[in-house]
Amino acid sequence: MFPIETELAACAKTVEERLAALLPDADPETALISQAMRYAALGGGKRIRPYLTFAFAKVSGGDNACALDLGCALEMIHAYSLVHDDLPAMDNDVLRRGKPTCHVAYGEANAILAGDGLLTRAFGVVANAPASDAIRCRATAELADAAGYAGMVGGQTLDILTEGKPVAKETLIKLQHLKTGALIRAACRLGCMCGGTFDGALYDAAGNYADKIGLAFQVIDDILDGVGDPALLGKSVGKDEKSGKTTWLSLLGETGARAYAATLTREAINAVTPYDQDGRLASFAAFLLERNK
Ligand code: GRG
Repeated sequence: MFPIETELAACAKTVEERLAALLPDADPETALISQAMRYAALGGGKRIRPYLTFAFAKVSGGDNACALDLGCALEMIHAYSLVHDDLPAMDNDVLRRGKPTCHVAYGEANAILAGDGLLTRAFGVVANAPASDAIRCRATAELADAAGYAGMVGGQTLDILTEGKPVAKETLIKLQHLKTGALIRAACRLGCMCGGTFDGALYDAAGNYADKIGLAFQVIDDILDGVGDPALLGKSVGKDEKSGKTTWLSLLGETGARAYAATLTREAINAVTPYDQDGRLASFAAFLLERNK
């Protein structure tokens, strides 16, 4: 069996070290914001997005240093989205990754600025990544689309607009495809790009795999919010039910939702089988399906 947990842990350590180097303390007068950025981006998280970039860079014959910096840019955007999502104006959460959320620790205005700082720093990292101009340019466009109004921001908008209203299955798929899936798809595609793959069968298979694991990831996220252990998750649970949100748990029940996630995982694995010689991508998809945090 592929040692997915060992490799994921090694990747998380490398990402942590590189993120710390890419997010130095700045001018002492504004150090409060660089500290808030480091607080949000360092010291936690599964680092699944950089892992996907690393895994697809391997498949496409790409360079590890390129994958690492593009993966760190993804983590900065992910961290920004969590900081802003936790704000009182959005989800109003006080716990994230087992510690007080950024606005609780640093105040609301500083948390907004820290999120803004992480988002912009991510694009600076891509611009300076150890890669060709073509890779850096395509990666910038991919990240902008994935993070922006046609991706994550659009998904968050739909989430807010549908709050407290019944949501059809198709709308839920669209919402989650944008909110969570777009960044996961970018992670896989950026890995392909590291090896100079910008289109073709592998690129399409990566997108397909990403879409399936992205949705399965969200189905499991919904289940964990309903029946997960807050101590393991490092965040509060039960928010979806309390706010009357339509989720995979409310639509399908736990058994149905788990079966749906398992089907999506099988489809994801099938999409990349021709490229997954050592079973890394299959093991990762299975790991996401079985996760409890
Ligand atoms: C504020 C523009 C803006 C967007 C926010 C991604 C997002 C949109 C909000 C996050 C809220 C949330 C809990 C979404 C569910 C899926 C998700 C992104 C979970 C957290 O990702 P993990 O499990 O977290 O990869 P770690 O902590 O492991 O990095």
